[in-house]
Amino acid sequence: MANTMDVKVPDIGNYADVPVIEVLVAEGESVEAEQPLIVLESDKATLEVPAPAAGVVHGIKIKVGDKVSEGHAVCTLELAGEAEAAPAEPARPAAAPAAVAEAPTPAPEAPAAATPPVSAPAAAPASGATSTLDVRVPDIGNYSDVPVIEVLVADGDAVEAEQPLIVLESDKATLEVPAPAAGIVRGLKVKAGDKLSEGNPICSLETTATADATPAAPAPAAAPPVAAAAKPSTESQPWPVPGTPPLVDTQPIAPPPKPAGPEQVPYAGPATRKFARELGVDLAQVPGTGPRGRILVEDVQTFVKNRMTQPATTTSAAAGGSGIPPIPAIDFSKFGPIESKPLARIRKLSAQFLHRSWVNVPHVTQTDEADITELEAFRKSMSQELVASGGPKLTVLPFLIKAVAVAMRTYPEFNASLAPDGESLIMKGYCNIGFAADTPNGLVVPVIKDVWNKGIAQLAEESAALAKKARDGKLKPDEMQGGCFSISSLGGIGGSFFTPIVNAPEVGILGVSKAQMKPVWDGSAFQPRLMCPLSLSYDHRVIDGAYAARFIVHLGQLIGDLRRLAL
Ligand code: CAO
Repeated sequence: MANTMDVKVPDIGNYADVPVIEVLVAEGESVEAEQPLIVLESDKATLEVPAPAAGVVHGIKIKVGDKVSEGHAVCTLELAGEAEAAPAEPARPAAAPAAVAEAPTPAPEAPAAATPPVSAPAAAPASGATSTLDVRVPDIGNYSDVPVIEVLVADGDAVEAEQPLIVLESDKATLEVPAPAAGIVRGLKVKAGDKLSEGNPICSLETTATADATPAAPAPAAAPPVAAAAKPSTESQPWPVPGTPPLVDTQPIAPPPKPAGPEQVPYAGPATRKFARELGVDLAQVPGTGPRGRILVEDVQTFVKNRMTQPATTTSAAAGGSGIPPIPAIDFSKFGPIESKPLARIRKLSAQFLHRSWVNVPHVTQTDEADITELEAFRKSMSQELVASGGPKLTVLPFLIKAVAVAMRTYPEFNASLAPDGESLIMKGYCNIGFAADTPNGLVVPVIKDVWNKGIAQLAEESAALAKKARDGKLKPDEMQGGCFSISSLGGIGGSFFTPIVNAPEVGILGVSKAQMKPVWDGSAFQPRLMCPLSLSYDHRVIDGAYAARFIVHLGQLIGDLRRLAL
C-alpha cells in the first residue's frame, strides 16, 4: 500500500491568515524533497512551504487567495520510497517561532545566547562623537558556510539603520543582513562567493552617536538576528532550522516600493534564484509578474525564451552584449557639483520595459487631429449631470478608451500580438485597454478590462479609481496585466504631438495631447473647432502604414461624432 503523508502549513511564528499567492504544483505532479509547494505572503514576509519528502502530490487543499495559518492542510504526498518517508508532523524547531515572530520585541523563545549582530562600544560616547560598531553575521539558526550572493555596500558608503548590507542565500532561504545603525561602512570584509556563518565579521560601521543611534552597550535584544529590509528594526526575520518544518522564509528581500537605499536586490524566492543561477540569468534584468513585482520561475523562463528568439543582430560579439554601442560613462563631477539620486523601483522597471519595446519593435508614429468640439460640449454637460447625481467626473479619457475599443473591432490587427516565434499573430477576442498614469514613483499602466461591454460612465469611474490607486501606489498586479492596447493621455498637461512607445507585446499605443481651438475650413469658410492631436505609434512588423492611417482616420470619425460609437 502506498505510503502517504499529510503536508500541513508548518509553524510560521506569529503569522496567521497569511494569503496564498502561488500554488506551485498540480494534482498528480511528482515533487522532490524540498521542492516548494506553495508560497505565502504577508505584508512583511514571503514564505515558501516546500515538500518535506519526495513524492506525488494528491488532494491539493489550497488555492491562490486562501488565507492559511499553522496546521492548515496543504496536500497529501504519496511518498516516493520508504527511505524518504518522514513523520507526518514534522518536529517544530525550537528557534522557529522566534525566527518568524512579527512581534515588535523578540519572541521569548529567541535564544538568549544568540550572537548579536553588532558589538557596540563599551561605553556610550558623547553625543556627536563617532564610534565604531563591528557588524557580524547574526544568529542564522543551524546554518553555516552560507554563500554571500550579493554585497550591497562598498567601503565608505553611508548607510541608514536597517539598510541591507549583504545577501546570504542557502538552498532554502534568501536573507539580507541589515545595518544595525546608521553610519559609514569601513573595512568591508566580505565579497560575493564567501561562505559565512554566525559571528563572522562583515564590516565596521562608523557611527555618529546620538541619543537614538548608539546604545550604551550591546543590545542584542533590539537588534534582530536578520531583519527584513525596508521594515522597522523591531521585526525579527528567521531562518528555518534544517531538517524541521518545511518552512522557508524568503522575504527579507523587500517588496516594492522601497525607500531610497542601495541597489535593490531582485525580489525572488530561493527556488527562482536557484533556477536563474542554473541558467546564468541575471535576475536584475528579469521583470517580475508576481505579486508586488515578485520574479517567478515562469518570468525567468519567459526571459530566456525571449532572449533565445531574439534576432541574431543582438548577438554581435564585437559590439558587446546587446549589439548596441554603450553610452560612455562620464565623470560629471569634473564639470560641477553632482548628486546621485537612486531611481524608484517603478522607474527602473518601466525603464526596462520601455527599452525592451524600443529596441524590439520597429516603431512608426502616425499623427492626426480629431475634432472634439461636440464631444467636449457633450462631456461638459454630462459631467455636470453625472456629478450632480453622485456619479464620476467625465474627462476626455473614457471617451477615447471607448472609441479606441470600438475602432479595434473594425481594425482587429490592433488587437493582436505577434507570437514569440514571429510566425503568427495572436488575435484577441477580448478588449482590455491600458492607460499611462503619471505617479510620484513613475509611470504605470493600469488596465481597464472588457471595454467592449462597458459604457462611458463606467469607464470614467474605473479609470478615475485606477488612476487614484496608481498614484497611491496601490495597484494590484492583475490591474496592470492583460492589456491589448494602451493610451497615453497628456491632454491635461499640454503640448501637441509626440511619439509614444508601444507597450509590447501590444502592437499599438495612442498618444493624446491637449485639444486647442483652431480655424478649420468647412468648404466655404473657416470654423472655430476644438482639435485634439492624436499620435498613434504602432509595431510595423504587424501593422502596415495604410492600415494604421485608416485606423486613425476611423478613430477620428468616432471621436468626432459620438453617435457612431453606438453603431
Ligand atoms: N484636451 C483638452 N483637455 C483635456 C484633454 C485633452 N486631450 N485630456 C484631458 N483634458 C482635461 C480633462 O478633461 C480635465 O479637464 P476638466 O478638469 O476641465 O474636466 C483636465 O484636462 C485634467 O485631466 P486629467 O489628465 O487629470 O484626467 P484624464 O482622465 O484625462 O487623464 C490620466 C487621467 C491618469 C491619464 C492622467 O492624469 C495622467 O496621468 N496623464 C499622464 C500620462 C503620461 O504620463 N503619459 C506619458 C507616458 S510616456 O512617458
